[in-house]
Amino acid sequence: MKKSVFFGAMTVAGLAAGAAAAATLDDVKSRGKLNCGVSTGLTGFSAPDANGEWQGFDVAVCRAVAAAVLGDASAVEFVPTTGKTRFTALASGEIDMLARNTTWTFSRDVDLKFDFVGVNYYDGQGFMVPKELGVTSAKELDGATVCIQTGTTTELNLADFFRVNNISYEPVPIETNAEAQQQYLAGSCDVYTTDASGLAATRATFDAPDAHVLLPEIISKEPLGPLVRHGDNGWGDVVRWTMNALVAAEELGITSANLAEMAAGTNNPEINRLLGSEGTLGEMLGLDADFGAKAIAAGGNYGEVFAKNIGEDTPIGLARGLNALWTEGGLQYAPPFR
Ligand SMILES: N[C@@H](CCC(=O)N[C@@H](CS)C(=O)NCC(=O)O)C(=O)O
Repeated sequence: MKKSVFFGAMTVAGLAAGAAAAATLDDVKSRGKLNCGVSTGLTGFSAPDANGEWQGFDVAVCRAVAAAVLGDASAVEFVPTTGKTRFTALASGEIDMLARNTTWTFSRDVDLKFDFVGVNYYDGQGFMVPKELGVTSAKELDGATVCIQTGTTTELNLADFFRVNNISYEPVPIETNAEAQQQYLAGSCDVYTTDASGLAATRATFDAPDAHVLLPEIISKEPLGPLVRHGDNGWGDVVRWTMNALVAAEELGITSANLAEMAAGTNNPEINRLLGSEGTLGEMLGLDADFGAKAIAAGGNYGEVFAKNIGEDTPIGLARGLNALWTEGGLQYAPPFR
């Protein structure tokens, strides 16, 4: 008797999970728009330009998914979220996915019940100080006031780092990067700490970037990537394989310039499966055969998205480093398209 009740409950739970899994893809298709959670503004990652158009490395993930699902890279409602509000926005269904320099951690996966679908930027936490302070190491920061965004891994790593080094600090809690920038430049805190990519992006917007230095210590691992609700596996697959399509495209030499030509068919079967001239990969996801080609058309392959938004030729000036392809000594690696 007990057993059948248990199985009954399992079936209902199973059905609910199945329904939820199908729901987001169906919702996005019937709405004709992707609700994508981003930050409130971090130049190079996600910020509106002078025309009010959202631009950036994380924005590009939203656009690629909209293109793959809806055939339109502009069919995105960008929903600004802070470090604190982002998880509620996703859990409540206000957004379909979050692409906001968010670190993949155990508790966000297991306890908050999200699924990280990959890592679009391997990062770590750093420190920025005004050059005039003459500080050369984070270990010299005993007694410093530190601007720190609430609801982030940054807050927790900072506490760990100071504890391990037996030094103290005074936190100046802030909600957004804009506020951090303002407080830091006004001298309300001696130090700003966040993901090193965020520091580079923030410093690039200063009037005098050279007056500020990034200290050598990187005190954590911050694998940043897009996430969806747990139990929404079909939708998770869509976002995951859209991201993988951009990385695979770079590895296979598919670029914005040669995409149209390659999509017509090549003598490389994996390129053909990825771009949809062979096989049924799109159909397996509930998408069109050319979902990969549409995703790549949105902003180019992973390397092109990186170079355009945050790369060495932009004011942010980030090197590929860990985010180079695995074939170039980095960690970016897409599983096979077959
Ligand atoms: N990766 C860390 C920190 C993410 C974070 O919130 N970073 C800040 C500073 S770079 C940010 O994105 N701010 C943008 C905003 O305030 O909207 C986390 O997931 O907790």
